[in-house]
Amino acid sequence: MPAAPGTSKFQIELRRHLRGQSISDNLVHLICEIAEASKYVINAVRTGDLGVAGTSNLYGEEQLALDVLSDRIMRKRLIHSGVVCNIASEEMDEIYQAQASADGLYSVAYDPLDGSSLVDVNLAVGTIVSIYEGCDLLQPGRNQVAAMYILYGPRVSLVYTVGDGVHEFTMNNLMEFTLTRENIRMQEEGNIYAPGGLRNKYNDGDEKFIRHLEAKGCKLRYSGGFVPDINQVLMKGKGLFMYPALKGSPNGKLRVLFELNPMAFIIEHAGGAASNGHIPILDIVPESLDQRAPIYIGCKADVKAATDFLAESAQAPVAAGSFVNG
Ligand code: AFP
Repeated sequence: MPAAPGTSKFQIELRRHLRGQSISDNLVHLICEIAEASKYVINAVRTGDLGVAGTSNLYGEEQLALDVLSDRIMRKRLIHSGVVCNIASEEMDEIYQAQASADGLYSVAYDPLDGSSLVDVNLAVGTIVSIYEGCDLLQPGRNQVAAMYILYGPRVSLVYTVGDGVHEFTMNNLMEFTLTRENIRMQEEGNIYAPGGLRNKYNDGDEKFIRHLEAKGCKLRYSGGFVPDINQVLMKGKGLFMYPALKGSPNGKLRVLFELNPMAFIIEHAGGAASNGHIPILDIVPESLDQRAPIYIGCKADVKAATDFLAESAQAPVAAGSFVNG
């Protein structure tokens, strides 16, 4: 959409940019409501209580006060939007039905504050959001109509896709999100890698893959926060994030609905790829809210290399004293 005479495209505000996409007014309104909610989450992150909430989430993990507060902020805003029927949050045990009927409405799955345990050490964290048409949340990620994340780092940025390019907005000092990068594209192959999980729990295929990345000169870039790590891979356009299956955790750590589907939708629409090591993340048919899966996400060539190493090691006869055990 050309910039209006006398204004540079960098003054394009989020709502105006969304109106330029071929999406419904309800979806424009919903994404803007989530952007508004993030302004209250920022405030909570910057000034809120860093202690524990005294409660635990669906996974039995201890909830931080910030997890509970940011979840309440997001949920209230989604209900208030009037265009949402079902809501699922990483911090809630079950789906919350905001409205019975689905006509023209959307369903939202979100992680209100991913990496919350990093706030007290002042590292970047984020909110991750996945949007579907209608009220079914347990469907393959490929059916999403929109995905977005808000990154609370030195700057606050918002990245979204509605399936037609991936765009970044940065919050200005009036707390407005204005366009900073449009139609972001990934390169075919990368030079940075972000490996999650304990390395001594890596399986042979993953260990060989990591050594392949190191051998081709990739630099290690891992913060422990999924949102800042994915943002680095996306904005640099050349890299890979992975959180593989580990010995003792065959499904890795990250959640399909709240973390993997939205990020895979964004990266695929930027020309990258996302796999669980065998199939694209977006083709996984989720069976439950708390489903986890291994992930390899980023440049197509690196994701392909990861799946090749896994396939190869699955074929290889288990030799006595195999690779990892030296
Ligand atoms: P927290 O929300 O418990 O801080 O976990 C963050 C996270 O879900 C994701 O943001 C990271 O990529 C991943 O877990 C880090 O996990 P490891 O600490 O096991 O590498």
